[in-house]
Amino acid sequence: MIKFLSDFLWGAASSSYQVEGDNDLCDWWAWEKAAGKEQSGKACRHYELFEQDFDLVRGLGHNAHRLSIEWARIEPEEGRFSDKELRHYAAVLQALKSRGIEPVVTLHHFTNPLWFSRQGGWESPRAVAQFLRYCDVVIRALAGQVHYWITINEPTIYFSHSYFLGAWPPQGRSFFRALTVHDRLARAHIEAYSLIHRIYKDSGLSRPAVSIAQHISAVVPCRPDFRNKAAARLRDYWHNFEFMDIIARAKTLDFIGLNYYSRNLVDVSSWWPGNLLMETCSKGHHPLKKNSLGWDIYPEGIYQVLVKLKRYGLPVMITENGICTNDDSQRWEFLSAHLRQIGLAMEQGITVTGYLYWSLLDNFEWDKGFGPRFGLIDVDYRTFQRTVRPSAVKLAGVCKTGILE
Ligand code: GCO
Repeated sequence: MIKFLSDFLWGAASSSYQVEGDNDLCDWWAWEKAAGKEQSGKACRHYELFEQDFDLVRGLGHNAHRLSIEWARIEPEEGRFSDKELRHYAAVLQALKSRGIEPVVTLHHFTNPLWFSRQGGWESPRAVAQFLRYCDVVIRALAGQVHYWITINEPTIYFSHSYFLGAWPPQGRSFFRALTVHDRLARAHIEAYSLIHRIYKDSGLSRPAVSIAQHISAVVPCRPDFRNKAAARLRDYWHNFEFMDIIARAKTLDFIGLNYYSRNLVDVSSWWPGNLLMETCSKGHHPLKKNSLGWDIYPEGIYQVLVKLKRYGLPVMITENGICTNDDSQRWEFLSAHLRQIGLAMEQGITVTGYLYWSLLDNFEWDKGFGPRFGLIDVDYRTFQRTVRPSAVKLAGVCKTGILE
């Protein structure tokens, strides 16, 4: 049996673009069309249905919810800020508050306004200043309603997928472009951190808690030979901790937001840097059960990562952890196994303050479209009908009692 503290935050995470619908002023929207990808369209229509969705959240015993603000809605054209959209997000936060649910708010979750990308996006020398201007407007408008801020979601995934691997807009395939964006994101976080704290202080509000949500996978050498072990160390540093180290050195983390999904099984056939950084075992040496996107299900990894995070001496909030599957019993297996590993880490003295499952609703999984089903709640994309899954009801039992049998 595991007993979680009574102030533990229980909930689910989401992002605006993936659930709201009609975010037609974003770079992703234009890219989906241009690249011939599945289109996000109405997504889950959460923009209109948020009150109803938050009733479900409350029914599931959650006391926290992670959401993101869509920059392109707030600033549809450069320098023009929309009062209507600021009021919308204030109403979203009020809807959470009136249900006793603590918001965790992300300022940047992969998408950018179209005008921003057209000017060069995160490669432009003006990017950081433009991002901070948007943050300033949002923080001043919403500060009174938010304690937890996530400045940037998964910076390492963002700059690698969008500027190095060529998978996401603007489909860059250059190490140097990725490095430029890496530096800009680090500076954007560091300056946004100070900005948030300054605004709270000047407004006489109590100190907020600010972090990023960092995607960290467990890095496991397949055969423990020298090359695999060296590659695993390199990868663990570069994919997982390098960005965190920079912003931790700048003392701009109040807690750690951890997104954990899977393991990376390192099996490298040459010393070539591309292989060292990316090649994984393709021979099925240590097969595990997988989610519907083929990612290994590896609950002990969340324990391993939490132990590694100890070196920062900060509390950790699980800002994402979840599974896409068409078999909901697999979801509860995944959830309970990961919660047990989190319990083990807590027994080792690691402070974990909350668990936010990815995701509340089935939603738009970026370049993979609507196929993968991550939700605690099923969405029928024809009728937008929501159906609570059995795994969500089981999790609700844990949220309400703090006890996992
Ligand atoms: C990410 C994002 C989410 C994803 C989720 C499942 O981690 O990529 O934060 O937007 O949908 O992780 O892949």
